[in-house]
Amino acid sequence: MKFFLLFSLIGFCWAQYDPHTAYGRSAIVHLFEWRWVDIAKECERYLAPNGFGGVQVSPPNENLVVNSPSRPWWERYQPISYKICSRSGNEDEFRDMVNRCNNVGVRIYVDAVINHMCGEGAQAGTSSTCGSYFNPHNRDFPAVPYSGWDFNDGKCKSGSGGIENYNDAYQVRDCRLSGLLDLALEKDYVRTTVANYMNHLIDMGVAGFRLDASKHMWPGDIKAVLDKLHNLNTQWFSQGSRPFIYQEVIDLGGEAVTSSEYFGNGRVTEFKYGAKLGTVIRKWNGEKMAYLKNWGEGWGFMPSDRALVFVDNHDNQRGHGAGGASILTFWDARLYKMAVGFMLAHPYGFTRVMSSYHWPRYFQNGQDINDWVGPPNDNGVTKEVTINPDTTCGNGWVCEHRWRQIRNMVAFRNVVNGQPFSNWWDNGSNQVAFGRGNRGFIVFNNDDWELSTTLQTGLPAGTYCDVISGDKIDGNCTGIKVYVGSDGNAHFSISNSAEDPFIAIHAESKI
Ligand code: AAO
Repeated sequence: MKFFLLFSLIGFCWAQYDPHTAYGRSAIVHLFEWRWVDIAKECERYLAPNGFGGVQVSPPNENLVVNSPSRPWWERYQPISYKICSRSGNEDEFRDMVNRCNNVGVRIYVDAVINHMCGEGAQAGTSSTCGSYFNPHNRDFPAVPYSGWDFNDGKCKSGSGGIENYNDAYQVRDCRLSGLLDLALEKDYVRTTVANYMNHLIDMGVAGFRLDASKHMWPGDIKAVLDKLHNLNTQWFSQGSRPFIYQEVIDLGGEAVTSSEYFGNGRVTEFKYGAKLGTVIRKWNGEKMAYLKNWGEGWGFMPSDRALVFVDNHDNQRGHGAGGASILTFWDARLYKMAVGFMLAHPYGFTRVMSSYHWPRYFQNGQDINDWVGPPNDNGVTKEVTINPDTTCGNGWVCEHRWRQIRNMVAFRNVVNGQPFSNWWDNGSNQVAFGRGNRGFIVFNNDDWELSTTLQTGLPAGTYCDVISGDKIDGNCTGIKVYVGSDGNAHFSISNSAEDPFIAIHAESKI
């Protein structure tokens, strides 16, 4: 029994489900399209001091340069080689970022595009971020190298060679996703080549990977690649640590491929999470926040210890991927902050915060015709993330992770880490509250009338600063104060027209 316990403890601590964040840090942020030099600075000046656990970075490898439309964000999902060479920066800059972030306890997770290379229709030549030659028509990628033998052309059984039917698991795995040349991951040569790329990153100090388009790879093929991966670099991680793995599988139900097939390899993205939370907070389809009482597995989600959760991602914030119109983003800032606040307060899943850039969103017939627009740039060169005097970002970067409400809820999650979900209250409608043991408490008013009630917080008596309307600075609150009595009760009032109709207090916001 003792042995078994010890074993499962080790199994958990060192395995692929563990993000290996520094002690007490419990959320990561996707710095979508940021340059490595800016991420390095952000780790030191902002992420470490504010308790962020890590960063998901955009694909670092060489990709196709797309000029029509002009340098879309999605060109980075069309690999040309595994050279660390993209518009986010070169290998030296990448290495410097990994060093500097790890040195302040912030981990780097790489978006690994290993299911495919560029689209079949791309023109042969050297229009790639490092100038490597390629010829998609002949399946020739000499900078890797890959050739005709390394793709699934012979294996795919659909008429067009592309995925035509998501109810056919063979098509989904063996055929081309959006025309992208599908790698033959059943071949040891391809597995080894992909593993070499990932090991190169692991050796530099990367802590794990998002596996792009995992739905389109056989779980057994992914496992074969993962089995070839090195342990994490012992300069920052304990001996024997395995890379953190989260697989991008869109499973909203009703298709041949399900998330659970991938649990053996690592965590899986839970796309139901953002789609449902958006529906609830928008109050669509008769949904109410009161129904969130059994949020998590109770809503048909995957087990918490397998889930990677988020309110929006780089795809569904602009209508790509899946989730649909209910997805909340920075464009709906007031509701978005509530959703992210709820996610970070709730114990379910491992959480990822989105950090975006502005684009000229423009709907025509319900479609955003600018959904392709790449990051802020000068003639294709990504702009620096500048920081304004009020700590927000300039140059077109949204930086949701720097919004006070979101930054402070990341800290809340760290403070309540490991505490049980407790003291749930609701009014049967859209006013809800819950605590995390004796460490934190949060109250939402998403109804069209005022909330005014006394609630059991589970917290020790004292005066607490609400971390949504303000901060605790020099022992004082810049926002709302909450008085918790010796019985743990506190009175809350939240106007339905408040700038942010929610209040959060925690052990470290006590004055
Ligand atoms: C670009 C062009 C294409 C061109 C191609 C090749 O846009 O026109 O053919 O180049 O030249 C990104 C962009 C793509 C872009 C690609 C390469 O989003 O537009 O193509 O880079 O540059 C599927 C995958 C999922 C994928 C998602 C976008 O399963 O893995 O599509 N996400 C990742 C990345 C993403 C990236 C890639 C993969 C490729 O995050 O940024 O693409 O590396 C259903 C399926 C989903 C499927 C969606 C969309 O979803 O379930 O698996 O996602 O369809 O095809 C309801 C259903 C829901 C359904 C949804 C939409 O909500 O409940 O299940 O409707 O029908």
